[in-house]
Amino acid sequence: SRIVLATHNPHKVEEFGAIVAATRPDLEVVGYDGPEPVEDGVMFADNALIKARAAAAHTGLPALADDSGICVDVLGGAPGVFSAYWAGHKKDAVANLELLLDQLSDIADPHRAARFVSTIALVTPDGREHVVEGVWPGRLALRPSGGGGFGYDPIFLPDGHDGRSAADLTAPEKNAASHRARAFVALAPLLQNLER
Ligand code: ITT
Repeated sequence: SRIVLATHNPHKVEEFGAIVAATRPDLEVVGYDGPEPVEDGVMFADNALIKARAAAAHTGLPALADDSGICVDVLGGAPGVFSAYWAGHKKDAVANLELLLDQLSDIADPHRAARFVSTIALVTPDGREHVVEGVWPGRLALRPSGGGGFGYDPIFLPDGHDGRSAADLTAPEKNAASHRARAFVALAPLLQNLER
């Protein structure tokens, strides 16, 4: 049987492919190229459900979607659901992280706490809906470093990694520790329960 991943982010496709393959190797993962819903939720869970429902309705298959972002304590949790478009309507990862560093320029190290959040929705054709979430705590760096990952990884220093940024980690290191990895822990049993 098949499952659809409702995302256009190739990094997410890679990370999701690995978890599905590890949990349900019998499931064939397909991409979604149907109509794009408007992501106008105010919570990560709203947007994850909007994306997964659209893909499930259009394909008749179980659908997975991730809505994620970075939440900065001194900004009251922003950028949050606005992470992809923080510096404007263009989805420009470098502009986004530079703006965020600018906004934190007066904030000293002990007050730069932040976290990545990944919220994953699973919607089945019979209308069942599940939402799981993973959180990766850390703090914002003073400047970008590292060549791996995507998005805000170069300016996020996850707790317990000796001051290395998420972009300094290898892919296996990031995929073992990240917010998405933590959400996957809760997702795996739901995938196990999907019809065979
Ligand atoms: P889809 O909606 O097509 O899945 P997207 O990238 O637009 O792709 P979101 O709307 O959920 O997804 O935006 C999430 C943003 O949060 C993403 O563009 C990054 O800027 C940031 N983000 C999420 N996970 C991240 C990670 O693991 N590392 C770095 N940045 C991340």
